[in-house]
Amino acid sequence: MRLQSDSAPVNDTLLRAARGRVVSHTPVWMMRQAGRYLPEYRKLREGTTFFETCRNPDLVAEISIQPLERFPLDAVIVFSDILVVPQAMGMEVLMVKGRGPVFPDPLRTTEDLGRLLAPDVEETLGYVFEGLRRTRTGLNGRVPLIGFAGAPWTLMAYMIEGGGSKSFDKARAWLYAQPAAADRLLAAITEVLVEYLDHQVRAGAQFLQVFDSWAGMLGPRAFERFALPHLRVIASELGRRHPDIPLAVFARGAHHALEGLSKAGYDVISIDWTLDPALARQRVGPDITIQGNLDPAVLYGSPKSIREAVGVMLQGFGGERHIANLGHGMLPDHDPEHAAVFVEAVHELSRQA
Ligand code: 1CP
Repeated sequence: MRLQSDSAPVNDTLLRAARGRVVSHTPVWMMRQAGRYLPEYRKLREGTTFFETCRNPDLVAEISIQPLERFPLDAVIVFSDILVVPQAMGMEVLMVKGRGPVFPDPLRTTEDLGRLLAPDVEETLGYVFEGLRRTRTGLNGRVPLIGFAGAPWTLMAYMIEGGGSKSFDKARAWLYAQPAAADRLLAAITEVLVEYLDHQVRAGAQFLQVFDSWAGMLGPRAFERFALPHLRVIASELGRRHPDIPLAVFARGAHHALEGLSKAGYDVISIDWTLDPALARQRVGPDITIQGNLDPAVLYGSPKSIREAVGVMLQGFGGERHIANLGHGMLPDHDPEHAAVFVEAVHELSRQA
């Protein structure tokens, strides 16, 4: 059943920019815009664990919409986490305060692949879809709703490493010590992701982003061999099933991947702040929308310096096929007032240009 996805949102600037259509201003949203820097988020989270919150569709809708109540954003991203997919595949994941995600029993040997389930996505992740439906209803067409998932390599990295890491040595070791097992694991994750993203669209997501947050841990050859083929499968499957839904990919830190990604079937490539916008444009060509890429640390500066940095960023992108965002997520000690300055500066300065 298709829910609401036929009715165009009132503000479709994000979707238009993703498709390279003319827009009145540069659309803007922020990675991790729903989260700990907002006091109203912290208040709502009181007394519940992180994953309990993810499993409560009413809380999901409320948290997802919170940033829109404060800022004139051009999109809302559903509140969830990339690690709900390893959970659905049978792995335990805890969110530990001050430490981030922890897998008490990560994948250690190739035999551990036998522990993984091929989940019924509707049954195991139905709570995400219900959260999307309620968020879409709560939005009532104000702005488009973004669904997301972690990329196969990034999820594999957590499943083997057991949590965050500076270099993901154990996960990278698999790529060379047991490449066939790595291929099997990546293919199994990809299969789940295709169904998961497909169901997100059917539940109301109007734009999808794949987060390859640890792409930068891989060298160019390893990225091409282990990450890119699966990203291609995701884009081609979703593109075939939902040709009207723009697809974005964020391969953080993977400078070498830009050309490959620009031919992988995505409409939008999200870049971090270490890439120069004009050079990124040259490398991906004219037919891709680029998303990014203000250094989140800029938001610690004064309102005046934020506006200046936004001006430089907009100029670098040249006003064409650009979705403004940060180069990575909001941080827990960011001042919400400074996020407001960022969003308003993007709108104001791009309207003037
Ligand atoms: O208790 C809390 O509030 C924990 C903080 C938190 C939040 C708010 C985590 C733990 N996840 C989230 C929500 C979340 N995660 C969203 C939805 C909200 C939004 O964007 O507005 C999204 C899109 C994610 C995606 C996510 N989770 C990524 C990809 C994006 C990125 O930041 O690179 C990754 C890598 C994760 C894993 C994760 N979840 C949480 C943390 C602290 C981490 C990173 C840990 C690490 O560095 O390894």
